[in-house]
Amino acid sequence: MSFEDRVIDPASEEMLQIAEEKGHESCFSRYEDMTPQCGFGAAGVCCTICLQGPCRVNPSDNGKGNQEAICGARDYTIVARNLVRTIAGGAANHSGHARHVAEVLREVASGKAEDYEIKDEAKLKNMATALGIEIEGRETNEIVKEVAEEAISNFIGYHGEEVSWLKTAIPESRYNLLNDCDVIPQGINDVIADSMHRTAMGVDSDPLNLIFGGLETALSDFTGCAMGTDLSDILFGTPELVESEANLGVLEEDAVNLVVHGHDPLLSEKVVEAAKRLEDEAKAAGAEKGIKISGICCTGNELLMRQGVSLAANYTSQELAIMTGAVDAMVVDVQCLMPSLQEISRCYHTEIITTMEISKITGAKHIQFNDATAGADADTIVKTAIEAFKKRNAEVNIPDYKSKLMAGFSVEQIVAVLEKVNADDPLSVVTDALASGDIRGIALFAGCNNVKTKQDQNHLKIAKELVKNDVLCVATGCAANSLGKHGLMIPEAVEEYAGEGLKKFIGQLSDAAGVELPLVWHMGSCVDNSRAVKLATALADYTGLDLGELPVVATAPEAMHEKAVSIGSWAVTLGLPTHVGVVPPVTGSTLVTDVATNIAEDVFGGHFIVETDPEAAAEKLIDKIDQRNWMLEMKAKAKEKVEG
Ligand code: MSK
Repeated sequence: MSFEDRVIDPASEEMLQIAEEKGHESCFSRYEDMTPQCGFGAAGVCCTICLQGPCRVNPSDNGKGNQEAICGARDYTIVARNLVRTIAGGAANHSGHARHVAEVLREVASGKAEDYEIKDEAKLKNMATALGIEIEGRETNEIVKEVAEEAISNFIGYHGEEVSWLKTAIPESRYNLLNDCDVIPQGINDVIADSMHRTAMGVDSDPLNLIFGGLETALSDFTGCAMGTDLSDILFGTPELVESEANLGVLEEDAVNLVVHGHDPLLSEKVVEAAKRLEDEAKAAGAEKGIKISGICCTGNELLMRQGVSLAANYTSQELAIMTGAVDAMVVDVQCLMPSLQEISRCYHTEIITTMEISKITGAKHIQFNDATAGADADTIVKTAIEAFKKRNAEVNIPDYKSKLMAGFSVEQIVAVLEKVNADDPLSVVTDALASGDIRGIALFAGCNNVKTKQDQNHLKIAKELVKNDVLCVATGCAANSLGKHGLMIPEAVEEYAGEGLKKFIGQLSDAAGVELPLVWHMGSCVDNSRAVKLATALADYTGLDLGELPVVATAPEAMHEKAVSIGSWAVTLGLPTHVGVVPPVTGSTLVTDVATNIAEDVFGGHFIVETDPEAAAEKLIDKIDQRNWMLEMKAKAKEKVEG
């Protein structure tokens, strides 16, 4: 397969050429070596839950293949169980992230994490109020303690108590529907543990019961996402508009390149501070430009949103960053880290530094990161990078490609921009644009890169098609990174790609705000998908509609991680038509596939749209938006008739 068949990004293409010349493997070459992949696994009908397996059933074989596993489980049970376990994996990731931030917040209140402080007191008070915590006449520290304890209590369902954070992030009508469907989580950790229990051999074999259990787990994932975002804003500041750059070209030959990778801002924020402290030490070591911090995956997105740190790579380019020979240290925390990073780094001088107890890589240097000694730990990490810089030996090949981008679109920032147009009634600026058709709808781009698709292609094609049709696009995670590095997050892209209505809308905001806004709005990391829901919730509350009625859709064009499956599942449960650009492992059961792609819509308003062709996917998303607009129009007309 040629490089052009794997990637559309010239920087990645250039690095893959180098990889081939030097005989380096990458996720792209390993994928090719791996194909054809196992059809049973791809369809979700391989069961390894007990030691009698693996059992593989083949329901589509006209009755000739095995119809049942050894225990008698049929395709729908196996597929549903596997799906629930995948969702539980995603939920454990997002909620683990949130729990760490909640624990540090509690330590801040008790004085045990002296290197952290509250950066956004207004958000602290807003969240406290939303959670029913008294703020009047209380010391900040008391409020911090109570918010942190409330967050931590969400992990354990004391006496069947429902998680409180969920209520703060979705409209009441949606909460009531979820309650009626009995999918409100009672303790994030409990729900994840229950998922593992119910999917064990000999427990739940009813596919619908399993799926509803999976949706409850997905909502615990959402609760973790919302909590992770809110608490990170309280600790590190709520993002505001910021400019930066993306792609491998952000690496600098004359600097100590320290790349942060993973998801947890508790570490990376401290690394940025340490880099500033140790700038002179880097220069003394011969790095003329000091220390250059750049990010990969969602740690990169977190730092971009709050600090303007540049993005070096998204998921499938992480190995390529090391092959530039310019990365002196890659410091990683949790999630989306390829174990291959260490193997590739052996050919260079790069130090791979793991930092978390639960996330080590064989052969990598481990510097344990502790909340109580965060600043000192970050200093050690930065000093390790400076030492590695002194050992740079290989030729440096930094591809000369990078794009400017703008980020920082928290809901608070978006509302602040809308207030410049209408200070008294900011949300009306969006609802008026929707009503007039200037914007047809809103689309959330989420999720990863996946070697099964040409890197970035689905993201780019779908986004270009949607903006041409006046859909306002917001993005998170590696999807945002893709759109950023391909130039869709700059103001100039509005003129180049947007339809006339979207141009008018963004132009109106830019004029009022006195700052040229970009075409696609970067909302942050994986957990920050909750920001998009909060934006939709604000619009729903304002209009009196439910999330399942708004012309809002979601797409994960190149989904890869278990987290993407969790996110997609809660997006559907919250009422959003949700596109996935790779075929998830559910096709082995027509029942499960039908529930996900059709029946879910009857219950929740949202459903999955599985479409690997990006042009067709864009068309289907626009159809869904039009369908919702049409239904809203019909509803308004009917109301008018009844009320005379
Ligand atoms: S990092 S979960 S590859 S978005 Fe959040 Fe990117 Fe997907 Fe990891």
